[in-house]
Amino acid sequence: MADGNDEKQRQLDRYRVDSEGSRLTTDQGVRVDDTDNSLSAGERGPTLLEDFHFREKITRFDHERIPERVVHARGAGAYGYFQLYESLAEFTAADFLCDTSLRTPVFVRFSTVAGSRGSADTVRDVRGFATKFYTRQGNYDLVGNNMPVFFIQDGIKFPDFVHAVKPEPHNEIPQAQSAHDTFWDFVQLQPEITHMVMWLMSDRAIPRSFRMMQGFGVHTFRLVNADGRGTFVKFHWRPVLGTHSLVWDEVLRIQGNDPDFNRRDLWEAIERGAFPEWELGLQLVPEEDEHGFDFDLLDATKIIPEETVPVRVVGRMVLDRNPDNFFAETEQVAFHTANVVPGIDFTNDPLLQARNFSYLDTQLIRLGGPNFAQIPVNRPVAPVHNDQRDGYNQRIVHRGRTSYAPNSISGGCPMSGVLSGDMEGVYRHYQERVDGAKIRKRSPSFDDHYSQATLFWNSMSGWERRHIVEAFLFELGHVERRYIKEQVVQRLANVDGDLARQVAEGLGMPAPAVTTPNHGRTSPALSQANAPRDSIATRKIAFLVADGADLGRAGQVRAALEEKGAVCEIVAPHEGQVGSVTVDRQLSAVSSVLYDAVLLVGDGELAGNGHAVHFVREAFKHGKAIGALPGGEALLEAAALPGRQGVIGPETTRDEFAAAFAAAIAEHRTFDRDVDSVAA
Ligand code: HDD
Repeated sequence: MADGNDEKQRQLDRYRVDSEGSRLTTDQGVRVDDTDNSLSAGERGPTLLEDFHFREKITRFDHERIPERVVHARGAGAYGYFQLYESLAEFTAADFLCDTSLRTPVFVRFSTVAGSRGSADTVRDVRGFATKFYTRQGNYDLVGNNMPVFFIQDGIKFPDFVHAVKPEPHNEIPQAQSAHDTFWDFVQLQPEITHMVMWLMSDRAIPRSFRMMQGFGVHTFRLVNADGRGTFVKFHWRPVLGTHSLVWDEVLRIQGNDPDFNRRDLWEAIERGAFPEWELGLQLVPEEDEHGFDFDLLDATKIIPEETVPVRVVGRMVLDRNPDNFFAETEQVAFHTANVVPGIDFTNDPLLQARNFSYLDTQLIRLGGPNFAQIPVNRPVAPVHNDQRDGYNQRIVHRGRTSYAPNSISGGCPMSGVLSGDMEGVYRHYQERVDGAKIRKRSPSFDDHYSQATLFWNSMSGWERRHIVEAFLFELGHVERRYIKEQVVQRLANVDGDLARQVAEGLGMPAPAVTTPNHGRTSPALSQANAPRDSIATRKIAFLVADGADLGRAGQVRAALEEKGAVCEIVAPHEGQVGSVTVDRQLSAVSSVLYDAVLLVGDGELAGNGHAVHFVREAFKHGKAIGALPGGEALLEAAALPGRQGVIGPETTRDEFAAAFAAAIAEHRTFDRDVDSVAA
């Protein structure tokens, strides 16, 4: 549960309502006798207009929907807190980044970008990672993604990019997919997208869990200290459980088995008390080093390699409470990049500048007017006083006769810092010197669209590269126009000749004759193969059992795995009991794709059960750890796997089994299996 001292939760308590023990009323508080039958003239007669309960109920229903977010429509959110490890007062005046004793309440919303509100979770897409810090100095929103770069350099291109990736306008197909002509047409014509497309084709676009993905503020922001000195900053969130992804074939199957896979995973982990956690990292660049890179810090299609500027870990965030109501909280939460607090400022990144306009604008239409900051989830815990008052849905009764400044009638209140002479905690913009002619022109320092795409490719392990090539082939395999595919391959020739050749081969076209020489640089921090793989906490493991199974050994393994934080489920051909054990899920109602690993407990009957055999083969195909106890040997044989990598077989001794199985699960996936030959 959320910390009892959490200022935000105390504030929300004032708005929380429970229906338990209550009586049904109208919106006016009048008790209702019957809500199942409308008022009519006689038993078989027409419904009467005077039935105010009927009219109110239907009218309210007719108006239940609000516009979904134009992007990032599908998401899931949770409350928690942020705590700092070390004071950053040297760099910023932001209270929550200076005082290590503070626990700053947060609300985080994760999302996919392209799909509608009802689309599946596991699609190839960027994930949104938006954090609202309810600080004592007002709300600070860090509205980031799980990838550190973006598709375009200037926000004026955002509508074009979004229109290209969203379902095509003539038939609204396809839903939540980039695998279609308009997206790839945009790609072939817009070279600045190349770096981001490499990320999008990588496993980063199919995270195993919101809890197992990184977050990035993307832009270069600016920290400003109490003396007005600025420092450039890039924000990073690092998941304590490591960064892990699904595999593509699995993603497709999860969409049918559990379209809410990522949302459910977040919800269930928090309900179980396995609170997701991230560390906040900063890359800090002194102002005087602004021009010391071979790219422009203001270009959101570039990273600062961690090997060049290390990430300084400064605090941690824990999510420990699910919302009470999806619509009230997760749907109505309103993020805005321009919600900053003293000590945090913008840069001239043209993408960020556009965002600073767009988010407020979109909330006005989405949330029906200018008073959305009064919706409970959006309310700051800092006091709010100003003369901005009327408009739809004003919930506050402002007293007094004035709503202008300066005034004398209300003693000049609410009074600005300057008028009051009290400048404590006021927001002061960084005094950046700006001059130049008004021009519509991109700086030449934004021109290099390929070097970092190459850096990303070079930094990938063998299996990550394989997945990227397969992703290009899947996506371009859904593109109808041959010339678009050819042009995309030409773009890839600027990234790496071998990449372009592999994609061209798969598409049955000649490899590009001219390729840009590869610069050979790498950034090991970009590879998920280098991410920590030392925990099985919250991993879901299916125990395949059938009547007659020897449950003694399985019980020991279960205890050992659960001690390390794993979640074990008994899966059997029928519900009810198997021996003394209660079955959690019936075999035909689940699929291997909902689990991280599988333990074959037995008994022999399972070897003749198609569901069970498919379960094991599919888990193998997706690189998952497989354990087989002696009773599961027949099933293992029936699965006829083409290898034993990542399989802990029945020959493993009783003493070693649980530890060996746990180690295989912690590896996340075994990617050196021959999976192409596995029909599953
Ligand atoms: Fe955006 C939503 C992240 C560029 C305009 N964006 C939105 C959300 C996230 C991001 C996480 C969902 C927030 C939530 O959960 O409610 N957007 C990004 C990142 C970007 C980015 C990391 C580039 C670095 N966005 C971007 C540009 C524009 C927008 C360039 C417009 C010029 N974004 C919006 C929006 C949305 C939005 C239309 C839709 C719903 C909302 O804001 O509240 O204003």
